[in-house]
Amino acid sequence: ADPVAASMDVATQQMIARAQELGIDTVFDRAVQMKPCNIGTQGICCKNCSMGPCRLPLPKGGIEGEDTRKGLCGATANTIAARNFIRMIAGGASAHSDHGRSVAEVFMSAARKETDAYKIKDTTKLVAVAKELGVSTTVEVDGETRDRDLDEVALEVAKIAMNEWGKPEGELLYLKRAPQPLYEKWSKTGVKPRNIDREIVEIMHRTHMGVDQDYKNLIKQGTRAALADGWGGSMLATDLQDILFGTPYPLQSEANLGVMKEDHVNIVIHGHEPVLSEIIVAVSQRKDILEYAKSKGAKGIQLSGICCTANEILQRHGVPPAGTFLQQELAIITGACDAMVVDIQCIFQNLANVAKCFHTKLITTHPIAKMEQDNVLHIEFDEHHALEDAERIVKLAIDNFQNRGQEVMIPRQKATQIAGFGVESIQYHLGGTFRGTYYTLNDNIINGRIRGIAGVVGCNNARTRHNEAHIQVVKELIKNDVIVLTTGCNGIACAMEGLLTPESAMVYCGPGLREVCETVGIPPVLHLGSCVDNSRILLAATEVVKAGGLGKDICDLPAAGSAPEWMSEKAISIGHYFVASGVYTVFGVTLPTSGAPVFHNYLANELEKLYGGKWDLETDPIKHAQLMIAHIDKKRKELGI
Ligand code: BF8
Repeated sequence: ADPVAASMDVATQQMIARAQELGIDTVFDRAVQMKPCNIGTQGICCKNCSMGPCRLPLPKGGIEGEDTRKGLCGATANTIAARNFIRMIAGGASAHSDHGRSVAEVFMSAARKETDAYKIKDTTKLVAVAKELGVSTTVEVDGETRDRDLDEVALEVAKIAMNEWGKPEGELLYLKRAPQPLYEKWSKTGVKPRNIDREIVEIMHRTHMGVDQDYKNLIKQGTRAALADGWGGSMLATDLQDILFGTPYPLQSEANLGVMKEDHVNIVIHGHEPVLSEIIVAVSQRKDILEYAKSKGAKGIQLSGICCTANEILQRHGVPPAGTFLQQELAIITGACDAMVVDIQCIFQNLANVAKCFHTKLITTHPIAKMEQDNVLHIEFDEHHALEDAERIVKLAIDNFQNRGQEVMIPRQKATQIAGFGVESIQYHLGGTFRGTYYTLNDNIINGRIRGIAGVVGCNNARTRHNEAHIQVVKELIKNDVIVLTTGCNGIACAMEGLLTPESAMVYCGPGLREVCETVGIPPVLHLGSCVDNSRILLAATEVVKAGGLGKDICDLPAAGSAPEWMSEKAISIGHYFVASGVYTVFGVTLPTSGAPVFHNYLANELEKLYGGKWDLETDPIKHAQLMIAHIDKKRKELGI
């Protein structure tokens, strides 16, 4: 791969070149060598039974007249693409929701006081969440209303939360957090999720050979499962993490490979679930552990992160991300990574091959995510002995510091960032003094200083130049006075580019947005956390609706969503719950629907009539941002502002 063509980031370019010098292949090289299947890309390969795979011919220049393409069973392009699409939703929703379930289990242990490692940190959020879940936070004693014992509240919250994954009847409790008109749309169309697991299982059933053969009915189930992710598994993950580990508030940190330090023990934490990484952060700061590191010749311990575990420990502790999804191999290629600790999701199997070329200990920690290579250590994490596990891992890294072999090469590039935003802190910065809502934000949208709101999120994809679309889309939006909420790898990309500090980002802002950001002292791009924290965007949008003056539903807002470099099934689930929550959502790279024009049209045009949101695809970053801005302007016009 040509390093400059592969990434816009200089540190990344340097490390790709370094890998090539050392004869180590990375994702960037493999992306050149392996071409994707053209039919799979377009969503029209069905491999759900062994009469296939049935690879439908491509619709050259669109389908003229009747579309007669079909698989052996007769499945049409629309059925095949819809089945594939909702199986992606099932994959994504299950990843987020299983993460949420693990957190709920740890939460339950903490509520039962079975573990010393975890305690309820944010009792204010506990009380707020309890109310949302219908748990009473007060008791009547002798005719007097008193606050209920918080341990009791926590235990009941834990039980009710766990129940959301598999309760036998009813509907997800958090659906009622949505604006009333949206909730009513879901009721009317019959897509309210019953419980989280069921909607995912039903996708697997419906897409089994010979079951659901109507693309509209298939996507309806996709909608149920996606809503069960956004307003269920992901939202519970975010809330319970906040209660356990603390609700994030703005803090300063850094980003990019340059955060690693040559004279420190470098532990890179990668994956998604913060339950172990929280304890690693705590252990690494302990005096005895620091002394131990010094006794081995290191100046200290430098923690850093990759992917969304990085975002979790960034938001709550200021631990800097070493890079986005596509930089994971490069963190090891620095030669300074003493241990890389991975949990679940977005982890390259090739990390093991790269680690083999260095002294790096690669440690898997989750029972559902192991690697076959024999140089990988598996230290299974369990909340009941969390401290011991974390200590063992940190000590292994420290002991490994002395084993560094090859010349270390850490790129110098790193940028300062302000992260740690959330629904609560946006309210603090952009709420009104007397009205505890998003009043100031709404006011500035109405007076036009802020043109609209964009959520720009999601992955990197090795099929496009690393970070380029992320940065161009975000810059184009803020240039046009659109405030950006970011999560996931987009958040890390923006941080690397300096878009998350008021000082360095202001030059890219339009005058209106700039004035507001300068007055309130916030960057024009607000980092809201990991991908499960996209639930924060749903709730922030709901708060904007509540604050008044901008319509009655999320679909009325001058707002749009974007995932310029998406690659994972989680992104499809997120995209779809945004669409089903009323958001115009534009993806870059490609969409696995182009081989089925009727189905694609249904997503891109018809869904809007049901939920107010719709899908779109645009690979050119500037046009991509302009589509979002045009939508924002259309909504402004409809609102008469
Ligand atoms: O959940 S943005 S590459 S790290 S999938 Fe993965 Fe995509 Fe990054 Fe986080 Ni989200």
